[in-house]
Amino acid sequence: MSCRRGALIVLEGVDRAGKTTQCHKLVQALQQSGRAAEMMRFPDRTTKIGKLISSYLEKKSNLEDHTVHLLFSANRWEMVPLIKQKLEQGINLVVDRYAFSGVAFTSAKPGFSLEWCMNPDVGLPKPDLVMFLQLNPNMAANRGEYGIERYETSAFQRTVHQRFEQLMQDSSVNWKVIDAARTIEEVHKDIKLLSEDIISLAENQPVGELWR
Ligand code: 2DT
Repeated sequence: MSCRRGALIVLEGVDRAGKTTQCHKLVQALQQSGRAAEMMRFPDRTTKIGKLISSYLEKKSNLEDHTVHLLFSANRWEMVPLIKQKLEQGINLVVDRYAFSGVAFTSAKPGFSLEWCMNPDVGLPKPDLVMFLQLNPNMAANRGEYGIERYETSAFQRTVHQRFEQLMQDSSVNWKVIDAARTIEEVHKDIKLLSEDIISLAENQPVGELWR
């Protein structure tokens, strides 16, 4: 008997859009409706590679820009066996950031093309659905002060937002834009409906390869 696979669902967006809150709520809602669901996040700061990344983000260490980009990508690749295993077991994965953040953040730095940034992540398990929590950078800034980690300035976030807009032109990825300026519950309702639909569709299809 073949088991129906789980769906790979990604939430993306600029900082302050509510991704982490919505990931938790989605996992909880799916579990309450009797579906197996787990959360993952990138960067996963718990691995050896993740600890290097975390120290860089906390500005405790400096890394050359290409190098840190490749570490972020490696941090996804090291999770691929686990991602595939969970999906095969029928577990739906709700992922807080993925390769899209990787590309949007590095390509917001001077001298990095989208293409160069995408390359290391080509062939990763392809998300069945990527929901972009849309919040204009002014509103994001109004949600309170940015933190003290690297990248947490409104000028940089504005450029990141533009890069996400460019990535969303790619129709090989199943993007859905969610208006994140609404209440947590309103946003959650949309995310839950879209996720339930994709879970039914994905279960009979093989997992794809990203950007290939
Ligand atoms: P949080 O842990 O608060 O989400 O912040 N980033 C993330 C990259 O530059 N490249 C990547 O591949 C990923 C996944 C976004 C993590 C910070 O790291 C950035 C914000």
